[in-house]
Amino acid sequence: MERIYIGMGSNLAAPDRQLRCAIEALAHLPGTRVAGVSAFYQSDSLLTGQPRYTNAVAALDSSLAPLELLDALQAIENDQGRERLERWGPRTLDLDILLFGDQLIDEPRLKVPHYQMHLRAFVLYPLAELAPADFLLPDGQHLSDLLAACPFAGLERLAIA
Ligand code: PH2
Ligand code: MG
Ligand code: MG
Repeated sequence: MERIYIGMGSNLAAPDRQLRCAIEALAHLPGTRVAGVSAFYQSDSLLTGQPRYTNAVAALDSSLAPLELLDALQAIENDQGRERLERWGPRTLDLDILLFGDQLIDEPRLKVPHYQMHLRAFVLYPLAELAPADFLLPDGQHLSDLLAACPFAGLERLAIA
């Protein structure tokens, strides 16, 4: 059983509803329990000209293996109408494995920790709602240091969904 953090994002087709639907689907994964979900946050897309995103982080306790979980997350994305047209294109649902216990994973299909989570306010602030105060990432970085280097500006924390 591992504690896993999933980054969730949507900027198409009623993003808040997409995230709520995804949380429901995560709760139904075999061998998996949703241990917590952060508030929802809105922010501009990192790419100009796209709709604003809603993002959140979910904490899972799961006995699935990393690639099993990746397959399951991609199936949920597909179920919710994800079209893979262009890298970083707008999407109905994006489910990223941010952290998988304290594992460092470097496989062609899966790199954990997620390669840009350290820089993204829409990942770090919701993660901080769920992780312990002195949380240490498996690559040795303290979440508190990453937060201090990453301005909250541009994020809008929504009332609990
Ligand atoms: N995901 C992207 C590109 N830009 N911007 C925000 N605000 N949130 C995202 O999840 C996001 C993005 C592609 O991974
Ligand atoms: Mg992503
Ligand atoms: Mg993704």
